[in-house]
Amino acid sequence: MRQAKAEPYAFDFDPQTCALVIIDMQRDFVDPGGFGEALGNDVSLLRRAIAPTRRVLAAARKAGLLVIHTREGHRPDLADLPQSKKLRGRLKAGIGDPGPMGRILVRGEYGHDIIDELKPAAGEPVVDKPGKGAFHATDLNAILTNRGTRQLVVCGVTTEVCVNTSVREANDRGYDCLVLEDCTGSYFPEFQNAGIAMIKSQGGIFGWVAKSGDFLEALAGTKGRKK
Ligand code: C5J
Repeated sequence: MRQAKAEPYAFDFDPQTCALVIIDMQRDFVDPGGFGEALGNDVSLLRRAIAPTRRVLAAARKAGLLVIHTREGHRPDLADLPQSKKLRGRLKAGIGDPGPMGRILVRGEYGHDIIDELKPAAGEPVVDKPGKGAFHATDLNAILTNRGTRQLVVCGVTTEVCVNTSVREANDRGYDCLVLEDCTGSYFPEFQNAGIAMIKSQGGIFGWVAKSGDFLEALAGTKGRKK
């Protein structure tokens, strides 16, 4: 067992039963010129999660953790897109419409794919999710269960939307989640703070929060190795 310094208290994990889950690090959310930026958001607030997430991804691969990537998006025929989601926001260009990087949040389009910096390696499952939560209408739970996974280390965007929704879903399914704060991002600084605070409040009501450096030390076994 390993132990990472975390809040509200130390996070115990076994690399054999622990998966790294990277949520929605897609061009349309994170890259300059994508859908997120076209909506008027400052993508630099999300992009600062890239470098620490790269370090965590490299270490997780080296340690043999199961690595899972998710992407939010829809079938090209939009048959899985609820009308409520299509209409929400009254956007000029919304989901399924032509956007700066192809049809917005449509599978197979350039903007829908994961950024080059965090490109999935061969054999790493990529879970396509039509909703905010990574468990809704996906095979994520089956993938995790089949590998005997008990703990999730979570990175990605956005903190208060898809990261929080996925962590809450995971919590209800019996997984222990550690969210790496510097590997997450929100377009809204106040939501970043609140999204992180909500996870670790009330004794860790949805899970734990740590800095990536503390998780990396524990994973490397340089600190926090437990019998
Ligand atoms: C959003 C996400 N914010 N991945 N998606 O719509 O958080």
